[in-house]
Amino acid sequence: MIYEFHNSLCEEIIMDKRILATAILAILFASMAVCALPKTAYSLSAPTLTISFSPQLVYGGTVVTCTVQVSGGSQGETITWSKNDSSGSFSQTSTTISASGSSTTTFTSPTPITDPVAINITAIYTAQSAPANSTTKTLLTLPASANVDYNSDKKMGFDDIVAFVNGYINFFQGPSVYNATYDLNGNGRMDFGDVSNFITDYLLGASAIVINGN
Ligand SMILES: [Ca+2]
Ligand SMILES: [Ca+2]
Repeated sequence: MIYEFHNSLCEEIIMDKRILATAILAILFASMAVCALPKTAYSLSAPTLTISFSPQLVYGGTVVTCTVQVSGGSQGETITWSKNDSSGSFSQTSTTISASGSSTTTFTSPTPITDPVAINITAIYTAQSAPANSTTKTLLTLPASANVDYNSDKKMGFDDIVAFVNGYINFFQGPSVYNATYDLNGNGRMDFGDVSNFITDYLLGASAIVINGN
């Protein structure tokens, strides 16, 4: 009887040791697994800024809406606007980020007389909820004298070509109608110089749309 009790006690002790050893091993493996997990990077990255202009066809004095889309910033934070040229003016040089992540100011373009003027517009996000960042985009403004956007849709298109051709034809068809709008070299009559100027100004406008849109 005593012998059986002794054996039973020994078996229980051995079993308890096995359970204890199993538990220790489980904890050990769990610790190793946690250590082996990839480390997560919690460092903040700078927001991405993208500027857009509207309209994209800009002649002297045009009021251009400048919008910066901020990816990674927070609503209510500040954007500062600057330019690399003394000409032209912003309505506001400090704007806030909206709920949609955008921030907008307007810029009244300068008034070039003969040659186009290129101004670098910069939007700056200074360190707030994320590291600082900025972006710059060139705005090309054309002289008002180069404006051949006859239908005023802020695009260069077939309607502008038709308007010029009609102006040209009307001068030579009787009764002759002279319209100074299409007399692009200003010599009081329609001639080849006007055609040449129209092509130049049309291509200039198309280029400005590409530059200001990209
Ligand atoms: Ca047009
Ligand atoms: Ca002419």
